[in-house]
Amino acid sequence: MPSLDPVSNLPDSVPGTGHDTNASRVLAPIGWDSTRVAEFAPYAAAGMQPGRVARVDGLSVMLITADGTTRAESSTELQSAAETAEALPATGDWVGFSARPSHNTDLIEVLLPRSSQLTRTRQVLKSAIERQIVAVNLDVVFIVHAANNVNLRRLEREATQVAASGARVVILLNKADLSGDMDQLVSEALVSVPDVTVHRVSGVTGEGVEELAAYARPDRTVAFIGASGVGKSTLINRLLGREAMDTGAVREDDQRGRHTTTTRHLLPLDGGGALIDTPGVRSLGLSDAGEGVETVFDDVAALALKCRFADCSHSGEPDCAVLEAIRRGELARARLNSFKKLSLETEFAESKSDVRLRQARRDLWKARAKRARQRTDAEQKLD
Ligand SMILES: Nc1nc2c(ncn2[C@@H]2O[C@H](COP(=O)(O)OP(=O)(O)OP(=O)(O)O)[C@@H](O)[C@H]2O)c(=O)[nH]1
Ligand SMILES: [Mg+2]
Ligand SMILES: [Zn+2]
Repeated sequence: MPSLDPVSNLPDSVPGTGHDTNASRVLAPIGWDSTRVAEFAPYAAAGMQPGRVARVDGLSVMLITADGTTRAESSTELQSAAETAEALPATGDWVGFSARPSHNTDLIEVLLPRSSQLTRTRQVLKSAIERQIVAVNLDVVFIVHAANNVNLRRLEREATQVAASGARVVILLNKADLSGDMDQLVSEALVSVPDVTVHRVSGVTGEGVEELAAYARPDRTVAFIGASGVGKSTLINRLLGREAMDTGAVREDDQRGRHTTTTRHLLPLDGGGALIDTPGVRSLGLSDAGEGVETVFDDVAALALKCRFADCSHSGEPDCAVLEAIRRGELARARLNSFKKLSLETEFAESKSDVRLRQARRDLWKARAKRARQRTDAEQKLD
């Protein structure tokens, strides 16, 4: 029977082009397309081979290559040219590497341009923000929450982050088998994020998982993000049809996960396409949560700096700059309402009880307001 698949008709090894043949057969199903081939042409001419980063363990990078998998390290040139950690190989990257038969590891010499990049920001010091890459070259990101325990503040932050990455935002309300009907609340929380789809699924009963399989087409990379214990790895195992990832029970008392997944993994699907599992980031941390609220509500946060009281709740205190802006028509009342809804239970409430934290937060806001002022001053100078 002649095969209809043109790629599998090719012999495994054509002298001089053996790698190209293997590369298209093995790598095409995980996104090695004509654009990548063209981008890679000069490096192929220089003797490099293409690979995709499946996981990063410190300096050691696991690559999926035409011949299987290999361990590789970034060349000194690549490392010294990288001004930030963002320029080093991340899960999902396409790289050019040279085989080094006499070493334990091969050598990554170049990263191909990224089609999308999902980052998260974390406040590391009083006013220092660290940006960390979660994964790159993503087409779709599934934001997973447990349907019986949706954290709306976190959801909005994650959706904003994914929308900024260039990937499509899809929300999964997992554990649909458990009680919980937060769909209405979820859609309200997402009004400010364009083009979101929400699916109710269950990694345990399999409900809704077929709909998810439809996203995971050949040539597409789908990443899963969300808190520990929401069931990311369980869903991934279902889609893969095997127990590729470990899963772990949540704590009885507060439903939190135990951080079972500890590194980001890219996993090829048998039918084509790739999934990326990520560890649930450690309890968001106040600064992390606050960071999200401020990113979405920079305008309110900047105004709040000018209120007379440091812990002003913007609900009638004297000299409240936020209410004043609303009176002058410079800020929509609805913005303040959403801001309060999202920030009240954490930031405000907890900063009230923690003076040090409140001070750190004010420093951060001040720095931001200053930067914003400098930006507008510079723009005015240009006029
Ligand atoms: N009832 C129910 N339990 C689920 C469902 N999906 C996952 N779980 C359970 O939730 C727990 C956590 O699942 P994991 O898949 O390990 O969660 P995770 O999101 O990968 O967590 P981390 O790797 O720690 O980030 C496990 O005990 C799963 O069996 C579901 O749809 N319904
Ligand atoms: Mg996991
Ligand atoms: Zn105020």
